[in-house]
Amino acid sequence: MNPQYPFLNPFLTTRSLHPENQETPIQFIENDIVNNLFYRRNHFSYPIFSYSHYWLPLSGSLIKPQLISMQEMLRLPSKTIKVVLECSGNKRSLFEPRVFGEQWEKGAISQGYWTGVPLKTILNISGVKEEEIKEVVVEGYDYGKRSDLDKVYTYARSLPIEKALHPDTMIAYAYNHKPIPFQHGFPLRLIVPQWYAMASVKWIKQIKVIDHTFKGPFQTIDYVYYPNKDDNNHSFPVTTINVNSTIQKPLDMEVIQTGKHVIKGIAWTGKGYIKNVEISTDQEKTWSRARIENPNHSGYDWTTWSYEWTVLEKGEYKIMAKATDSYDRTQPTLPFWNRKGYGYNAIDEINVKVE
Ligand SMILES: Nc1nc2c(c(=O)[nH]1)N[C@H]1C(S)=C(S)[C@@H](COP(=O)(O)O)O[C@H]1N2
Ligand SMILES: [Mo]
Repeated sequence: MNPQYPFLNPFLTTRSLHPENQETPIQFIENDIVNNLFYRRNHFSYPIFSYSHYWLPLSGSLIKPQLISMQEMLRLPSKTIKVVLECSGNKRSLFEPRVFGEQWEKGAISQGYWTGVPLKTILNISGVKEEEIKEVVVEGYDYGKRSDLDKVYTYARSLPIEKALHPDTMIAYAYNHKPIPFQHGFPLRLIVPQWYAMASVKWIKQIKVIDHTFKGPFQTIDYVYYPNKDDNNHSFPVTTINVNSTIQKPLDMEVIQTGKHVIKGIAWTGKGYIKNVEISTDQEKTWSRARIENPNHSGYDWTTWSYEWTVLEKGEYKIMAKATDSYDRTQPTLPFWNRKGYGYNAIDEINVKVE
């Protein structure tokens, strides 16, 4: 058994116990990698399966359908990349009008180093017929009844072939240079950089290459933007992470003294990289650039930023942070409201009192 037991971690913020949904205390994350404070998002109970006889089945439109052993997996050329995983429901509790679903605040996000084999490599050695196929379905070991459909499903999702063959879409076997903790997908997990984390399927049970579109409920019912409250018109799938930022310091509603303060936080995007972060402390009358501390043009990880604020007048202040990425996508004043509450990325704000 993986040595990462017991599950309980008193430093995570619990949203639900069964299944286990817990937030990273993102305001207190100081390192650029998150280890045991990684948020947890589960649709079902943790799965039980045999790790010692673990094989990965690949089937469908392949010249050589096969079972890949862990040993073979570890022998294939690997890569290590730092990736943000953000739940598409991150910040859902901030939508107005409010929406139903897990009431995530700002901590359904984490990042670290994932090591694994590109999915492309594995599809290639199985003789993928690129012209004939449309999607790659990745299924997890976890399963349970969906109350809306009154039927048992496993957690499974597909990727369009272009995303499946992207060189950085990978089957990971290590996180921060150790075996993946069980809660996060041990022994193998899909990692899809730049997409919201529902795509990064944990505990991979099998991979199927198909010539049609997969219609599983985790992509036809959930993880779909529904712009209207009362009908499903104009819906479209949740994919790429929106440009976003979170203020870590000071804390929301903190009481601070007059003088110098460092406002700090993180910013991230699923397209390009973070170009700048601006701060306003005067109700958007003026915006000033924060200092980007670790510019990273790979764009798969978050950037940390800081801003030195000198405040001499006592009173109540709203501190706002607005990130812009290299595609000139910028955080909007109002979020894109959608019925299931995905992709919240309005300008981040907190309030402080200066005494
Ligand atoms: N097998 C499986 N994979 C899954 C899920 C799941 O419930 N089962 N949840 C998805 C969602 S919605 C998110 S946000 C991330 C959460 O990953 P974590 O628990 O490692 O933080 O895993 C994704 N992959
Ligand atoms: Mo998620």
